[in-house]
Amino acid sequence: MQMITTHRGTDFDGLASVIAGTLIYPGAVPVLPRAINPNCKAFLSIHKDLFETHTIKEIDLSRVDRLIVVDTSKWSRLERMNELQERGVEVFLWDHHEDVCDLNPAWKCTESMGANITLMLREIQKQDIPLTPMQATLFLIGLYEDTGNLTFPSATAEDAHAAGFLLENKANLSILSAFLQPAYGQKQKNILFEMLKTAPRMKIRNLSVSVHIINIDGHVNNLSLVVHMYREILNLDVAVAIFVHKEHEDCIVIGRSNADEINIGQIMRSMGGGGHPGAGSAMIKGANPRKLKEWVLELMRGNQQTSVMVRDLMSYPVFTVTPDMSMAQVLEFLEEKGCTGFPVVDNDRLVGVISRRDFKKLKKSDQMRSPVKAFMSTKNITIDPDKSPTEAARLMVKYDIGRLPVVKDGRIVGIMSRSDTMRYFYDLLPD
Ligand SMILES: [Mn+2]
Repeated sequence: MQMITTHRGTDFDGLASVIAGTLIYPGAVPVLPRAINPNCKAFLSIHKDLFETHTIKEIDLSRVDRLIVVDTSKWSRLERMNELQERGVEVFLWDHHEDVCDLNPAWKCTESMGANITLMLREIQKQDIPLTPMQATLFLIGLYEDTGNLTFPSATAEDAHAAGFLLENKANLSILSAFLQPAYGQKQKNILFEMLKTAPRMKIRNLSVSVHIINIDGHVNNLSLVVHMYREILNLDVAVAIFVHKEHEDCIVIGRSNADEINIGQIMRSMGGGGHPGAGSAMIKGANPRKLKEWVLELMRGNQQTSVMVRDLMSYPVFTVTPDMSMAQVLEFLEEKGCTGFPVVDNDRLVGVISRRDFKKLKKSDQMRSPVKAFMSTKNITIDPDKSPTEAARLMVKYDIGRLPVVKDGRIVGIMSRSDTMRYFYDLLPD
């Protein structure tokens, strides 16, 4: 006898995969753990006659000669399978997680994918197994739940194709939305309530900031929504939550910022994650949450992104040339300093800029003896050292120039090159 089962705390992807297993392995008995997610339970109680499932108690385990495991790769995630594990029963495995596998399967299909049902639908399509609209609906609920309606980064093109296939097979979207866990459900409510109860607040750089450490059980979708709501409710400038997943020994750090001074995306990139100035997250394995909190606070205290000025990025001292130097001398100087251009300065006053590009204007070789002032660009676009790097980039694009003399009180104090600007945009800030 073949038996199909999935992980405890069964979600729609697990349930869908078990039912898909009964199609791929005709005669195999579907067995669900007792711990099933509430929305799955609700779905099953309404569709009892359509989806026949069993509990482990109803099964004579001694008759099982093959165990088909779906949506997990670990014995510890299965319910009461010790007997089969000890007997070393033959295992077939379908899993989309990038987890360590301890099932030692005789056959497996493990591939990183948005939803496990997508892997099984590959086989269903290959064998041309017909689906009822109810099966297609259940499979699509599983697919949507595990991929966040195809919005999670883990979702693949194959997941999207599989969703299309299920819609062709008359998956019913109104039934789907009735059962699909709402983005802001009970789990999310509980976590938000927990955060609001403790609500640690502090001032960093005169901004109201909150950094939480929250323990969570199992997988919770949409934690970023919780952090977002938390920041809004308390009217904080910045909210960061470190969610600790005991089971997986990993932490998810999620931040939201409404303040220009604190760039969450940059903080998260420093922690190996990503995001944009207002929102970001990072996943860190095996870290001590207290240390992570210190790290986040440290980054917030030191993260001066929006107050990074041209003065912090510009190069100096500035090599300059005088208007009467010959082009030949300038070329030699360019080679010597490894520069692509120089400001041309007369009595401390900026009169132009000469760059390698200007040498293309030379038509005859004797022009190399001509003075710089004949070929220099006199647009004299400059920038103040207290301007932002964004302003520098804007000027470079607008005037199509690769360097901006940085001028304070009429004197050149530095030069801002295209690469200095790029350094800022790619977070390669000077120490
Ligand atoms: Mn899954």
